[in-house]
Amino acid sequence: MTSNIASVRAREILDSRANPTITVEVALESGAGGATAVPSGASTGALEAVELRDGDAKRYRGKGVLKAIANVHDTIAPKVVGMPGDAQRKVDQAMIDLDGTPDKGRLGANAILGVSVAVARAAAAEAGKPLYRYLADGEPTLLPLPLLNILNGGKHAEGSTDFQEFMIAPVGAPTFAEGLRWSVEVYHALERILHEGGRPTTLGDEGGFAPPGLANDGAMDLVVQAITAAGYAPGDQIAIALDPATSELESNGKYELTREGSTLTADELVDLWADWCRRYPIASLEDGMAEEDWDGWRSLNARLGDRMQLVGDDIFVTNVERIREGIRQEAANSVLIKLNQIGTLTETLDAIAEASRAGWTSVISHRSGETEDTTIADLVVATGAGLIKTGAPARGERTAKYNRLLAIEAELGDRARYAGGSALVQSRA
Ligand code: 2PG
Ligand code: MG
Repeated sequence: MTSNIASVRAREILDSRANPTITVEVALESGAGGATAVPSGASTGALEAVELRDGDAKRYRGKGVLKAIANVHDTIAPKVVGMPGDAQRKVDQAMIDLDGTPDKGRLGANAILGVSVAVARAAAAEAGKPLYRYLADGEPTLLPLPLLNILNGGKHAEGSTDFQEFMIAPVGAPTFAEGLRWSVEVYHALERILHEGGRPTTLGDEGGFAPPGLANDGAMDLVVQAITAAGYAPGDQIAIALDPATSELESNGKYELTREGSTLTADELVDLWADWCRRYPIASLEDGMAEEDWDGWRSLNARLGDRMQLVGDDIFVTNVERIREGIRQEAANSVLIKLNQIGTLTETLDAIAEASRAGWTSVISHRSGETEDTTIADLVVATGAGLIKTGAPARGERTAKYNRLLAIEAELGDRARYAGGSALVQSRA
């Protein structure tokens, strides 16, 4: 029997973009406790659960989270204190009911998620288990294929590429630790190539390089060059994964590529992906089409879905209903999973389960605004999802997740298995 929740406390802390966010600490009657911190996106989907901000221009440019904190103390705590610490689904449902809106707009998904994860952490602590083991059904042993964002553009690096994320995936590595080492070597190779080419090596929000004035395919060429320069085979050893975040480029059904000075129809964008798929070793494409372009998604999936992983982020927003619709319409074959897009741990686990029942993969993801919190590292191992994206192997809020995965791999010892390329959709064909 897990003891009951004794107290819930929230505070304002900072995220990696110098914005405030919420941290929540939960204590159980046994004295066991758990804490978490909530991340924040920049290229947020229109249908994401609401991140409650104060809107008081005199504090943190309106971005304070004191209202969300007050909601934790005044509304959520009185309800959940006294509930069993391991009653995760009940605790989450109680918060959903208290909020009463479809998008968690009253209490704030940031307030609700903070409590949800802190409760799980406290219960794991009382059970004497690491979070990845507490959240798992059986004995979790699978370390994920990491998708590392080494070149940042879009909303994460103004002035860089139109497309948001150019990632590498060490598909051919024997272990997670080796895959991470390979990727770090590519990261440094890219740094050297940029430096030698007279380009600045400034970093974007997710720790990848953000060279100004690059064309999108110029960025792809640099990434391939870096993989080769580090001594790895593009495709077989290290593949490329993309998140162009096209919802940010779309207006009135057209896609605007400012760097290229071109405007594409949905069909032309699908052509571009098909062309890139021939020219480059791309294993995974996230948000290749915009969040409400269902026609575009269907034609992209019909064209490339048998060859590559097509991940929906803004279109599905970790929402079971939206994922179900995507499965029905055959709009994609994979879903991006972000805890704060939906706002509770239970609904996040349900989203992963829904995807997996349809044979889809789930990519567990960070946000561009992050903290040192490592919940997603434990979550990807607990669920056996086999895929994580958590930025470049640089900057503390990104390396915290990779370092946590290294620790889990070491703890599992001989039992640890590395997903590598087998986690990707096309390897299932
Ligand atoms: C994305 C994410 C994370 P943001 O689009 O997938 O990389 O960015 O957190 O800004 O939405
Ligand atoms: Mg995305």
